[in-house]
Amino acid sequence: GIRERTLIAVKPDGVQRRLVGQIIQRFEMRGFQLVGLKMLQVSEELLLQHYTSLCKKPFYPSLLQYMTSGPVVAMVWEGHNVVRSSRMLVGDTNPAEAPPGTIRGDFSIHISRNVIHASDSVEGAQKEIALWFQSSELIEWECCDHGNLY
Ligand code: YYY
Ligand code: MG
Repeated sequence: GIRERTLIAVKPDGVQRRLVGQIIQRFEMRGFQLVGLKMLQVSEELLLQHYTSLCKKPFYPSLLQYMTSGPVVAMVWEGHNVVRSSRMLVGDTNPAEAPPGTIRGDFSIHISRNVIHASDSVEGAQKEIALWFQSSELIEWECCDHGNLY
């Protein structure tokens, strides 16, 4: 439906490199609707819940260090097929596999500094949004040019 939502987070390297504006612009350009936005310092506990499936991986300690090294900008975007389309906008996990034109393909080189997070499934997105945002932080609103997109 057009109310599908996904969690997008500009990781600490993206914030440090002043990429927040350009990243937001790409989602706006596509027509997706912003329904939540905040800057936060990610805690070890949040990261563990967010990346539960990765906690036994050899790279987890360095992922933890990186993700807690500075502020993150977390967003919730809404729209038809937003989860799948966001993964396309973001590009492959490994920037070497991410085509030019994607966020990772344009702004990153190494998997350990890939600038942005995007949920990878609708169910995953629902869990991540509930983990990162209070429901009071998400705004339901009608965009006045809806009829041009749907
Ligand atoms: O969803 P996505 O971010 O594209 O990749 P995941 O497989 O969920 O891994 C999460 C995160 O972990 C990835 O963005 C970078 C980091 N990572 C890593 O540093 N080294 C790996 N070999 C795999 C993942
Ligand atoms: Mg993932």
